[in-house]
Amino acid sequence: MEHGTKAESYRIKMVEPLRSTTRKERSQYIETAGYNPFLLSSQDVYVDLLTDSGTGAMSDGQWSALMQGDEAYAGSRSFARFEQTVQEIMGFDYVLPTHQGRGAENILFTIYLEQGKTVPNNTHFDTTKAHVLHKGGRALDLPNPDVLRTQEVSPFKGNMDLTRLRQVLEESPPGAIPLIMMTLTNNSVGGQPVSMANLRATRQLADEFGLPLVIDACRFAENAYFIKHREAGYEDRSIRHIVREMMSYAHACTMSGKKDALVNIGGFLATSDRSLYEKAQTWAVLFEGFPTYGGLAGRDLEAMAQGLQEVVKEEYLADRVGQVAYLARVLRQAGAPIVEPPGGHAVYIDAGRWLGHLRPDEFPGWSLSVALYVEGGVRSVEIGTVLAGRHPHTQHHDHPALELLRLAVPRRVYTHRHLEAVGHTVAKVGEQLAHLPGMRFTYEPPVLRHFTARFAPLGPWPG
Ligand code: P70
Repeated sequence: MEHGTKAESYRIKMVEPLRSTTRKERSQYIETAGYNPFLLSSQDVYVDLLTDSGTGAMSDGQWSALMQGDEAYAGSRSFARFEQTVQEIMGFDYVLPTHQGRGAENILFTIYLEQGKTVPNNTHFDTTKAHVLHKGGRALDLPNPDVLRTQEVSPFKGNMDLTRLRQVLEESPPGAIPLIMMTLTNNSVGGQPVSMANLRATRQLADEFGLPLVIDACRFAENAYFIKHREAGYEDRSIRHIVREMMSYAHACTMSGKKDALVNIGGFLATSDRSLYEKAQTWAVLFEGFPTYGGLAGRDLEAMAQGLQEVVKEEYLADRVGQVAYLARVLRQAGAPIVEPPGGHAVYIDAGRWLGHLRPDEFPGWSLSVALYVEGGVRSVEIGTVLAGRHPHTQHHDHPALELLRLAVPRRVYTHRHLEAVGHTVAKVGEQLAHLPGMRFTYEPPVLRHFTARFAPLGPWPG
C-alpha cells in the first residue's frame, strides 16, 4: 500500500508528558539561552524537531533486548549478535562498535587523513567536515547542481556531481585524495537520497583512480526506501536486497546508530577489508574501548542489533517517510517554501528565500529557528552559514549554497497532531517575516560553533 493512505503500524505503550509554556516565558528562555536553541532546556520545548539523532522511541522488542545485554568486557555475546546483524544486513565482514557516528569518523580519518589532503563527498555533514578539518584536510562538497532549485521536484537530489568528481580526481596530484565519501541520505542538502546508479558510478570512479569509497550510512534504510520507490528496476526488490547492493559499492561505512539503527546512542565502523579493519581496531581500542564494546554497554549493542532488524522493514519505512511527507504537506499549507521533495528524516524550509530581507551573514535560518521557538515552542536547527563555520584559510564565513532551516522528525515519537501544531506555528511566523531581525554572534567557538555559540538579535523581536 502506498504510504500516507494507512495509519501507523504500531501503537503507543508508554507516554512522556509535555509541559506547555507561554510566549512570554519562551521569549525569556531563549534570551537566557543566548538565542541558541541548543542551549534551551528540553522541558521548555513543546515539539522538539532539533534532530532525529538519538531522539527516537525504541520498540518493545528493543526494550526487552536491553535486558539480555551481556556486559562482559571482552567477547560479549551481545557483541556477537550485533556483529552478525551488521554482517547480515549490510554484508560487511568486520564490525567495530563506537560510541556514536563521530567515533567511527575519528577512527576512519585517523587512518586515511593527513595535513593538506582532500576528501570529496556528495556533501559533508557537520561532524564529518569538522573531523576532516581537525586533521588538516579539506572537505570538498560535490552536490548535484539541482539542489539549488529548491522548489523543483527531482528524485535523487542527494547525488554526487560525477562530472566534478572526475574533474577533481583528474586534476589532483597522486596521493592528494585518500578516499571518497558518500553520505546517505544527503543531510545538508535536504535529507535527499542518492540513487543506486549514482552510487555505482561513484564506485566505478573510485576504482578507476584506485581509491576507497566510504559510505556515511546514517540514514541508509531511508535511502533504500527512496530507491525502491523512485528508481526503475528496484520496485520489486526488498529493502534488504537494496541495502546489500548499496553497501556492496563501499569499502567501508561509518554509521551513527542514533539514526537508522533506532537507538538513543551507538554507532559503528564496518568493512570487509581485513587490513583496514586491523588498523581501525588499534585506534578503536585507544579512542572507544575494547573492540567488542566500543564505548557502549552490552545492552546498547542488543538494542542496536534489534533496531537494525526493525529499520529495514517496509512498513516501518512507509510510516517514517510518510510522516515526514505529512509534515511537508502541513508546512506547504502554512505557506513556507520547503525544499522539494521532502527528505527522509526532515523537512527543510528555504530560509534564505523566505526571509529574503536578511543577508546570509545575518543568519536568516537562525533567526527563523528562534522565531519558531518563541511563537510555538517548536525547536528546529539552522543548516546554513552558522552550521557551515568559517573557511580554514580565509576565516570568512564558509557560506553554503543554501540557507536552510531543518525540522527533523524523531522516529516513532510524535503524532500527526503535533505536526499540525508545528504547521500553526509556522503559519503565524509567516505573518511576521518582514519584522524578524537578523542575528549576530556574541560568542563564537572555533569548531562546531552552532552547538555552543551565543547570539543577539540585530533589532527588536516582533510582538
Ligand atoms: C543530525 C546529527 C549527525 C551525523 C550525520 C551524518 C550524515 C554523521 C553524523 C554524526 C547532528 C546534529 C545536527 C544538528 C542538531 C543536532 C544534531 N547528525 N553523518 O541531526 O553522527 O551524531 O552519532 O556522531 O547527520 O543530523 P553522531
